[in-house]
Amino acid sequence: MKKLVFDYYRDGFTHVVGALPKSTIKSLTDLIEVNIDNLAQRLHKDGKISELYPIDFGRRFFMISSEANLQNAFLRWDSELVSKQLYNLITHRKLLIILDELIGANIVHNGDFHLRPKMPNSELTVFPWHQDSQFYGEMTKFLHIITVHIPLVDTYRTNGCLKFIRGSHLKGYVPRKEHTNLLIESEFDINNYGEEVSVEASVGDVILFHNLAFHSSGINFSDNIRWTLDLRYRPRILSQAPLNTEVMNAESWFDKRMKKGWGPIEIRGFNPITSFDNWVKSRNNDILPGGAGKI
Ligand SMILES: O=C(O)CCC(=O)C(=O)O
Repeated sequence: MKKLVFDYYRDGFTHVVGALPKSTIKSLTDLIEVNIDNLAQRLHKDGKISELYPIDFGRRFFMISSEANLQNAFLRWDSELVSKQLYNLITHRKLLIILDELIGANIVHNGDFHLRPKMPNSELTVFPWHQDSQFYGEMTKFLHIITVHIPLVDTYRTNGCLKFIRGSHLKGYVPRKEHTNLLIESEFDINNYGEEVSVEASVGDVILFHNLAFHSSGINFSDNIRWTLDLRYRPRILSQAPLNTEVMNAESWFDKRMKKGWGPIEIRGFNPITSFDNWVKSRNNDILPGGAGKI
């Protein structure tokens, strides 16, 4: 554990091998497979695909979405994943033990999570170098937000595993250029910012990284989808004193912002305070949990 904490604070990221039971990951991939099957049945019935593509998880969604031309489905696929399985993963004791080492036992899961099917040879699912605070908004440079990147299949350089610039979180927030598409460019070139490190990871591993750590991922040159899931956590700090005003303002601004999506899950001393039912109810639109491929 000490090495993990040391690496995280020195590098801005850490790779924890065998952090989660493979059965936990499988319960989630089983659910995704059900969603893919529902999607295939629906598209087939509507005449948008010529066959159901009864092939494995690594490739099926790619074949279906390519034939049906579901361009934006390539970026992420989230709401259908809201389920007890996802909640159990977010509040998994093994993850909480690691997070406790990094940010203490009062933790909030932001509420946002991203299932990313990185498609073979797709430019659309390439992520240029960025800091997560550039997405969240500059205010969050005062906060500590940890992304937990969870491979649902093994990730390699060849299928577009995550890359980091070691130690870049220590150099502070870099403003973003205004952009019309989803992806972000920094206001200045960060090419000489530090050593670039690719982190290959297996199913069961997790990679944790800081909201100011520069990271990216390239093209998936393999034949299969690189399926990964990102969860986001931060220390719950409002109740703790002393705090500076910038941090307090940033936290309440961020809380409001996150309530627009899936609400936060509060966790105290390894106990989830927000129950699954209350988490699902906190969503302020009509997306239902465990739904069936509504792309
Ligand atoms: O999954 C990837 O390839 C990149 C994800 C990412 O950049 C993020 O979650 O901020």
